[in-house]
Amino acid sequence: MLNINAKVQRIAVFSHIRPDGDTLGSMLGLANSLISAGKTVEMFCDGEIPDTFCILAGCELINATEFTAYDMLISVDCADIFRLGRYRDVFLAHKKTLNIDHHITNTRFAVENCIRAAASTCEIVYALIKDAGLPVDKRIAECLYSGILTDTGNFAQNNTTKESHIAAAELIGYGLDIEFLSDTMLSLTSKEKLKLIAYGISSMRFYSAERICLILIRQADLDRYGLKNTETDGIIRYAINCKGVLVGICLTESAPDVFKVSLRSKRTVNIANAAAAFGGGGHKQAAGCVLSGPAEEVIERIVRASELEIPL
Ligand SMILES: [Mn+2]
Repeated sequence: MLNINAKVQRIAVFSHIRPDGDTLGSMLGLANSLISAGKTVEMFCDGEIPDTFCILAGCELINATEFTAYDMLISVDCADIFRLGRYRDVFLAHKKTLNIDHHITNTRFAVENCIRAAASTCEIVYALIKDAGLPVDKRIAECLYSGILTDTGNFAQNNTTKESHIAAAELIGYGLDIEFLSDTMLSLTSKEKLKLIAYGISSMRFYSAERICLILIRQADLDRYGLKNTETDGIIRYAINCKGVLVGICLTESAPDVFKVSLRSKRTVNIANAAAAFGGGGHKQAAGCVLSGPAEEVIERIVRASELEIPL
Protein backbone atom coordinates (compact mmCIF):
# COMPACT_ATOMS: atom_id res chain seq x y z
CA MET A 1 0.00 0.00 0.00
CA LEU A 2 1.15 3.53 -0.76
CA ASN A 3 0.68 5.21 2.60
CA ILE A 4 1.60 8.82 1.90
CA ASN A 5 -0.30 11.14 4.23
CA ALA A 6 -0.10 14.92 4.64
CA LYS A 7 2.87 14.59 7.00
CA VAL A 8 4.93 13.11 4.17
CA GLN A 9 5.82 16.10 2.00
CA ARG A 10 9.41 15.52 0.86
CA ILE A 11 10.04 12.18 -0.84
CA ALA A 12 13.14 10.69 -2.47
CA VAL A 13 12.75 7.85 -4.99
CA PHE A 14 15.62 5.54 -5.95
CA SER A 15 16.15 3.36 -8.99
CA HIS A 16 18.77 0.62 -9.22
CA ILE A 17 22.33 0.77 -10.52
CA ARG A 18 22.72 0.11 -14.27
CA PRO A 19 19.15 1.42 -14.63
CA ASP A 20 16.73 -0.23 -17.07
CA GLY A 21 13.32 0.75 -18.44
CA ASP A 22 11.41 -0.76 -15.54
CA THR A 23 13.30 0.91 -12.70
CA LEU A 24 13.32 4.28 -14.52
CA GLY A 25 9.70 4.01 -15.67
CA SER A 26 8.64 3.11 -12.12
CA MET A 27 10.63 5.95 -10.57
CA LEU A 28 9.48 8.56 -13.10
CA GLY A 29 5.85 7.39 -13.16
CA LEU A 30 5.64 7.46 -9.38
CA ALA A 31 7.54 10.76 -9.02
CA ASN A 32 5.51 12.56 -11.70
CA SER A 33 2.28 11.37 -10.10
CA LEU A 34 3.33 12.43 -6.59
CA ILE A 35 4.55 15.81 -7.90
CA SER A 36 1.14 16.31 -9.58
CA ALA A 37 -0.42 15.53 -6.19
CA GLY A 38 1.55 18.39 -4.63
CA LYS A 39 4.50 16.52 -3.11
CA THR A 40 8.16 17.49 -3.43
CA VAL A 41 9.91 14.53 -5.02
CA GLU A 42 13.57 14.11 -5.89
CA MET A 43 14.99 11.16 -7.83
CA PHE A 44 18.34 9.41 -7.46
CA CYS A 45 20.18 6.74 -9.38
CA ASP A 46 23.77 5.67 -8.76
CA GLY A 47 24.73 5.49 -12.40
CA GLU A 48 24.30 7.07 -15.77
CA ILE A 49 20.86 7.18 -17.36
CA PRO A 50 20.92 5.52 -20.82
CA ASP A 51 19.98 7.94 -23.63
CA THR A 52 17.16 5.58 -24.60
CA PHE A 53 15.09 6.69 -21.64
CA CYS A 54 15.69 10.44 -21.90
CA ILE A 55 12.38 10.78 -23.75
CA LEU A 56 10.50 9.99 -20.53
CA ALA A 57 8.98 12.95 -18.69
CA GLY A 58 11.11 14.19 -15.80
CA CYS A 59 14.22 12.26 -16.83
CA GLU A 60 16.27 15.45 -16.58
CA LEU A 61 15.33 15.71 -12.89
CA ILE A 62 17.10 12.44 -11.98
CA ASN A 63 20.24 13.22 -9.93
CA ALA A 64 19.58 16.94 -10.50
CA THR A 65 19.64 17.72 -6.76
CA GLU A 66 21.88 16.92 -3.82
CA PHE A 67 20.56 14.27 -1.46
CA THR A 68 19.29 16.12 1.64
CA ALA A 69 16.54 15.39 4.18
CA TYR A 70 13.28 13.62 3.27
CA ASP A 71 10.17 12.43 5.08
CA MET A 72 10.20 9.18 3.14
CA LEU A 73 12.49 7.14 0.87
CA ILE A 74 11.14 4.77 -1.80
CA SER A 75 13.14 2.24 -3.83
CA VAL A 76 11.70 0.78 -7.03
CA ASP A 77 12.69 -2.44 -8.83
CA CYS A 78 15.57 -3.10 -6.39
CA ALA A 79 15.83 -6.77 -5.34
CA ASP A 80 18.36 -6.08 -2.61
CA ILE A 81 19.93 -3.10 -0.86
CA PHE A 82 23.13 -3.31 -2.96
CA ARG A 83 21.08 -2.35 -6.02
CA LEU A 84 20.91 1.17 -4.53
CA GLY A 85 24.67 1.54 -4.97
CA ARG A 86 26.04 4.50 -3.05
CA TYR A 87 22.59 5.29 -1.57
CA ARG A 88 22.57 2.01 0.39
CA ASP A 89 23.61 3.47 3.76
CA VAL A 90 21.30 6.51 3.70
CA PHE A 91 18.39 4.24 2.77
CA LEU A 92 19.11 1.76 5.57
CA ALA A 93 19.53 4.58 8.12
CA HIS A 94 16.15 6.22 7.34
CA LYS A 95 13.16 5.35 9.52
CA LYS A 96 10.47 5.63 6.84
CA THR A 97 11.36 3.54 3.80
CA LEU A 98 9.32 1.66 1.21
CA ASN A 99 10.63 -1.02 -1.16
CA ILE A 100 8.42 -1.59 -4.23
CA ASP A 101 9.55 -4.56 -6.33
CA HIS A 102 8.62 -7.64 -8.34
CA HIS A 103 11.74 -9.82 -7.93
CA ILE A 104 11.05 -13.15 -6.23
CA THR A 105 14.49 -12.93 -4.62
CA ASN A 106 13.73 -9.56 -2.94
CA THR A 107 15.39 -9.38 0.51
CA ARG A 108 12.75 -7.05 2.07
CA PHE A 109 15.36 -4.53 3.17
CA ALA A 110 12.99 -1.60 3.84
CA VAL A 111 10.71 -0.81 6.79
CA GLU A 112 7.71 -1.37 4.53
CA ASN A 113 7.97 -3.82 1.64
CA CYS A 114 5.55 -4.04 -1.24
CA ILE A 115 6.71 -7.14 -3.11
CA ARG A 116 4.28 -8.69 -5.56
CA ALA A 117 4.52 -11.21 -8.38
CA ALA A 118 4.28 -9.17 -11.58
CA ALA A 119 6.08 -8.99 -14.90
CA SER A 120 7.32 -5.49 -14.06
CA THR A 121 7.58 -3.12 -11.12
CA CYS A 122 5.72 -0.59 -13.26
CA GLU A 123 2.58 -2.74 -13.02
CA ILE A 124 2.81 -2.64 -9.21
CA VAL A 125 3.45 1.12 -9.20
CA TYR A 126 0.47 1.66 -11.49
CA ALA A 127 -1.79 -0.39 -9.18
CA LEU A 128 -0.52 1.52 -6.12
CA ILE A 129 -1.11 4.89 -7.84
CA LYS A 130 -4.67 3.88 -8.75
CA ASP A 131 -5.42 2.49 -5.26
CA ALA A 132 -4.13 5.70 -3.66
CA GLY A 133 -6.22 7.84 -6.01
CA LEU A 134 -3.11 9.61 -7.31
CA PRO A 135 -3.18 11.30 -10.71
CA VAL A 136 -2.31 9.59 -14.01
CA ASP A 137 -1.84 11.53 -17.25
CA LYS A 138 -0.24 10.80 -20.62
CA ARG A 139 3.30 11.53 -19.41
CA ILE A 140 2.89 9.28 -16.37
CA ALA A 141 1.25 6.56 -18.49
CA GLU A 142 4.20 6.67 -20.91
CA CYS A 143 6.69 6.10 -18.07
CA LEU A 144 4.74 3.18 -16.63
CA TYR A 145 4.05 1.61 -20.03
CA SER A 146 7.77 1.75 -20.87
CA GLY A 147 8.66 -0.47 -17.90
CA ILE A 148 6.04 -3.06 -18.81
CA LEU A 149 7.16 -2.98 -22.45
CA THR A 150 10.85 -3.48 -21.65
CA ASP A 151 10.53 -6.01 -18.80
CA THR A 152 8.22 -8.23 -20.87
CA GLY A 153 10.42 -7.93 -23.98
CA ASN A 154 7.65 -6.36 -26.03
CA PHE A 155 5.01 -8.55 -24.31
CA ALA A 156 6.67 -11.68 -25.72
CA GLN A 157 8.41 -13.18 -22.71
CA ASN A 158 6.97 -15.89 -20.52
CA ASN A 159 6.62 -13.49 -17.56
CA THR A 160 3.93 -11.52 -19.46
CA THR A 161 0.51 -11.99 -17.87
CA LYS A 162 -3.07 -11.02 -18.52
CA GLU A 163 -2.54 -8.33 -15.86
CA SER A 164 0.45 -6.94 -17.82
CA HIS A 165 -1.77 -6.57 -20.87
CA ILE A 166 -4.66 -5.06 -18.90
CA ALA A 167 -2.36 -2.48 -17.30
CA ALA A 168 -0.76 -1.75 -20.69
CA ALA A 169 -4.17 -1.43 -22.34
CA GLU A 170 -5.34 1.09 -19.73
CA LEU A 171 -2.10 3.07 -20.10
CA ILE A 172 -2.35 3.06 -23.93
CA GLY A 173 -5.76 4.65 -23.36
CA TYR A 174 -4.00 7.85 -22.31
CA GLY A 175 -2.97 8.33 -25.93
CA LEU A 176 0.45 6.66 -26.13
CA ASP A 177 2.40 6.28 -29.37
CA ILE A 178 3.24 2.60 -28.94
CA GLU A 179 5.26 2.29 -32.16
CA PHE A 180 7.49 5.19 -31.14
CA LEU A 181 7.98 3.72 -27.65
CA SER A 182 8.75 0.22 -28.89
CA ASP A 183 11.19 1.54 -31.53
CA THR A 184 12.94 3.84 -29.05
CA MET A 185 13.17 1.41 -26.14
CA LEU A 186 13.69 -1.92 -27.89
CA SER A 187 14.42 -1.80 -31.60
CA LEU A 188 16.59 1.12 -32.65
CA THR A 189 20.27 0.22 -32.35
CA SER A 190 23.35 2.31 -33.08
CA LYS A 191 25.71 1.03 -35.76
CA GLU A 192 28.46 0.68 -33.13
CA LYS A 193 26.20 -1.55 -31.05
CA LEU A 194 25.23 -3.57 -34.13
CA LYS A 195 28.94 -4.16 -34.80
CA LEU A 196 29.42 -5.33 -31.21
CA ILE A 197 26.42 -7.66 -31.59
CA ALA A 198 27.96 -9.03 -34.80
CA TYR A 199 31.21 -9.67 -32.94
CA GLY A 200 29.32 -11.25 -30.03
CA ILE A 201 27.44 -13.59 -32.35
CA SER A 202 30.53 -14.54 -34.34
CA SER A 203 32.42 -15.46 -31.16
CA MET A 204 29.59 -17.38 -29.43
CA ARG A 205 30.69 -20.42 -27.46
CA PHE A 206 28.59 -23.50 -26.78
CA TYR A 207 28.71 -25.82 -23.78
CA SER A 208 26.83 -28.76 -22.33
CA ALA A 209 25.88 -30.44 -25.62
CA GLU A 210 25.02 -27.00 -27.10
CA ARG A 211 22.33 -26.34 -24.49
CA ILE A 212 24.33 -23.41 -23.11
CA CYS A 213 25.34 -20.51 -25.35
CA LEU A 214 27.80 -17.93 -24.04
CA ILE A 215 28.87 -14.52 -25.31
CA LEU A 216 31.96 -12.88 -23.83
CA ILE A 217 32.44 -9.12 -24.20
CA ARG A 218 35.79 -7.87 -22.94
CA GLN A 219 36.82 -4.27 -22.33
CA ALA A 220 38.94 -4.31 -25.49
CA ASP A 221 35.84 -5.27 -27.50
CA LEU A 222 33.88 -2.34 -26.05
CA ASP A 223 36.81 0.00 -26.71
CA ARG A 224 37.00 -1.15 -30.35
CA TYR A 225 33.48 0.12 -30.99
CA GLY A 226 33.59 3.05 -28.55
CA LEU A 227 30.88 1.59 -26.29
CA LYS A 228 30.50 1.61 -22.51
CA ASN A 229 30.00 -1.56 -20.46
CA THR A 230 26.47 -0.34 -19.73
CA GLU A 231 25.62 -0.61 -23.43
CA THR A 232 25.54 -4.39 -23.86
CA ASP A 233 21.88 -4.83 -22.91
CA GLY A 234 19.98 -7.07 -25.27
CA ILE A 235 22.98 -8.94 -26.69
CA ILE A 236 22.07 -11.95 -24.56
CA ARG A 237 18.87 -12.30 -26.57
CA TYR A 238 20.92 -13.76 -29.44
CA ALA A 239 22.34 -16.44 -27.15
CA ILE A 240 19.01 -17.60 -25.71
CA ASN A 241 17.29 -17.36 -29.09
CA CYS A 242 19.60 -19.94 -30.63
CA LYS A 243 17.52 -23.04 -31.40
CA GLY A 244 18.11 -25.84 -28.89
CA VAL A 245 19.76 -23.57 -26.31
CA LEU A 246 18.27 -23.67 -22.79
CA VAL A 247 20.60 -21.19 -21.07
CA GLY A 248 22.04 -17.99 -22.55
CA ILE A 249 24.94 -16.29 -20.80
CA CYS A 250 26.49 -12.91 -21.53
CA LEU A 251 29.62 -11.83 -19.71
CA THR A 252 30.53 -8.16 -19.87
CA GLU A 253 33.87 -7.07 -18.43
CA SER A 254 33.13 -4.00 -16.28
CA ALA A 255 36.65 -3.65 -14.79
CA PRO A 256 39.79 -5.71 -15.42
CA ASP A 257 38.80 -9.33 -14.68
CA VAL A 258 35.42 -8.31 -13.21
CA PHE A 259 32.45 -9.60 -15.18
CA LYS A 260 28.79 -8.70 -15.09
CA VAL A 261 27.00 -11.96 -15.76
CA SER A 262 23.57 -11.88 -17.44
CA LEU A 263 21.62 -15.12 -17.54
CA ARG A 264 18.52 -16.10 -19.52
CA SER A 265 16.80 -19.48 -19.64
CA LYS A 266 14.00 -21.35 -21.30
CA ARG A 267 11.10 -22.16 -19.00
CA THR A 268 12.36 -25.63 -17.97
CA VAL A 269 15.39 -24.04 -16.29
CA ASN A 270 15.35 -21.88 -13.15
CA ILE A 271 18.44 -19.77 -13.78
CA ALA A 272 17.84 -17.58 -10.69
CA ASN A 273 19.43 -20.43 -8.68
CA ALA A 274 22.68 -20.18 -10.64
CA ALA A 275 22.80 -16.40 -10.07
CA ALA A 276 22.00 -16.82 -6.37
CA ALA A 277 24.91 -19.27 -6.00
CA PHE A 278 27.22 -16.32 -6.68
CA GLY A 279 25.37 -13.74 -4.59
CA GLY A 280 23.23 -12.47 -7.48
CA GLY A 281 19.52 -12.73 -8.06
CA GLY A 282 16.64 -12.06 -10.38
CA HIS A 283 13.85 -14.05 -11.90
CA LYS A 284 13.38 -17.69 -12.91
CA GLN A 285 14.23 -16.99 -16.56
CA ALA A 286 16.30 -13.80 -16.27
CA ALA A 287 18.92 -13.28 -13.59
CA GLY A 288 22.41 -11.94 -13.04
CA CYS A 289 25.45 -11.73 -10.81
CA VAL A 290 29.00 -10.40 -10.78
CA LEU A 291 32.06 -12.68 -10.94
CA SER A 292 35.74 -11.82 -10.62
CA GLY A 293 38.77 -13.67 -11.91
CA PRO A 294 40.42 -14.62 -15.19
CA ALA A 295 37.79 -14.90 -17.94
CA GLU A 296 38.24 -18.63 -18.56
CA GLU A 297 37.86 -19.42 -14.83
CA VAL A 298 34.75 -17.24 -14.56
CA ILE A 299 33.28 -18.99 -17.61
CA GLU A 300 33.94 -22.41 -16.11
CA ARG A 301 32.23 -21.44 -12.84
CA ILE A 302 29.11 -19.95 -14.38
CA VAL A 303 28.75 -22.70 -17.00
CA ARG A 304 29.00 -25.38 -14.30
CA ALA A 305 26.43 -23.63 -12.07
CA SER A 306 24.07 -23.21 -15.04
CA GLU A 307 24.47 -26.83 -16.07
CA LEU A 308 23.27 -27.94 -12.62
CA GLU A 309 19.90 -26.29 -13.32
CA ILE A 310 19.33 -28.07 -16.65
CA PRO A 311 17.01 -31.04 -16.11
CA LEU A 312 18.39 -34.43 -17.14
MN1 LIG B 1 11.95 -4.96 -13.32
